[in-house]
Amino acid sequence: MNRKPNIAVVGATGVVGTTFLKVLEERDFPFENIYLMASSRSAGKKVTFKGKEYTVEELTEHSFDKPIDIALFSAGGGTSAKFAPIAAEHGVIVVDNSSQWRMDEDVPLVVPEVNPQDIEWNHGIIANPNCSTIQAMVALKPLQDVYGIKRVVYSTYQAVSGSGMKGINDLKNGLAGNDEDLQAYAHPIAGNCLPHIDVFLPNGYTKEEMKMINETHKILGDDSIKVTATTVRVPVFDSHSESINVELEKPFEIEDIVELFKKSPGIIVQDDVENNVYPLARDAAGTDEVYIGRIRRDFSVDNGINIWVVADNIRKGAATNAIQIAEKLLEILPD
Ligand code: NAP
Ligand code: 3JN
Repeated sequence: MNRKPNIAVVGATGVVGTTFLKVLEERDFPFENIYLMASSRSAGKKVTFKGKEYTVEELTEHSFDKPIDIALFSAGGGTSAKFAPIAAEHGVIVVDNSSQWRMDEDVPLVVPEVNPQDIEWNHGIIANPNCSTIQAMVALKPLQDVYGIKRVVYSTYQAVSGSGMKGINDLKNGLAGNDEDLQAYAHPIAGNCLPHIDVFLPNGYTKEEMKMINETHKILGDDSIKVTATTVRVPVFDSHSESINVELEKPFEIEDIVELFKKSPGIIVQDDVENNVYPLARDAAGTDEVYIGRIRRDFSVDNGINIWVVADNIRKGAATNAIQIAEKLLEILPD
């Protein structure tokens, strides 16, 4: 696209929406007009973006009557279910952060470092994966390409910002000694690890765990990879950490895998245990890369490896990934 696009941010007042605006500004994303949309609760609110004041408008069936090229949605699954198809019918390309459309076979599910080619076959909606899946995909794709992947075991340590302001409030209140009036969790999060993210399903897994399993198959394009997951909320404000155990198809040397990660897009290797260097949530917060360390052989199986993977869940896990998709869209959209 040679002209500057008109863009909309739906859910502009939320934790992810606010980060959308920050990242759009940082990356100097080109636009002619930008429209900030939320529910009637925030309509009329003033938001400063790039030094200019904008008024938040209520999202309605008519919001996409005006010419908009790309809409970044982060207003929950129900809002995406209703409004993303309306936007798409008006010729808008929606990049959706909710789980609503991720497993729909007509909707590409994209991590730009992994499967950017899938952006091209969109039918008006492109889904952003779950935050825990995104950082895992950036790490697993190079391994899949070179060695093949047989089985993956995810164990996550997820920050409270993944639960929006309610999760952040539960941790802040808990650290201040108030474990009453919990807003996001079934138990106090301060001083605890909760093996419970999203709702429990009849198969005993949580929905977050099943999102990781199903999205891994779709993004890597291989349902034969065996995947299991345990997702855990921990008392950390920002950045998700993940222990990932992988059984590869082919034999490997650890040094080759370290070099492979070093040259792969979006990855920074932090692995110098003699000097206590490994990825940390606090260091990853506010950045857009995926950090990998503790790279070591799993001696209990043939061709097994363990890695520790950390990324900012609201940036690479949500806003930045969606904006990277939008940047790729600009390369292929006609004027
Ligand atoms: P949040 O802080 O609660 O913000 C929700 C946003 O959605 C607010 O701007 C809210 O507007 C807007 N909204 C709610 N209902 C709406 C409606 N009916 N019409 C228009 N706007 C509406 O939540 P968040 O943490 O930013 O997360 C938002 C969504 O992003 C989540 O529900 C999830 O689907 C997705 N998400 C994805 C990931 C990921 O893993 N990729 C991570 C976190 C979140 P008001 O100010 O008017 O209430
Ligand atoms: O809990 C986390 O760390 C990530 C949360 C993601 C999330 C939160 C509310 C609704 C999602 C998601 O992206 O999968 C959804 C959703 O289902 O849309």
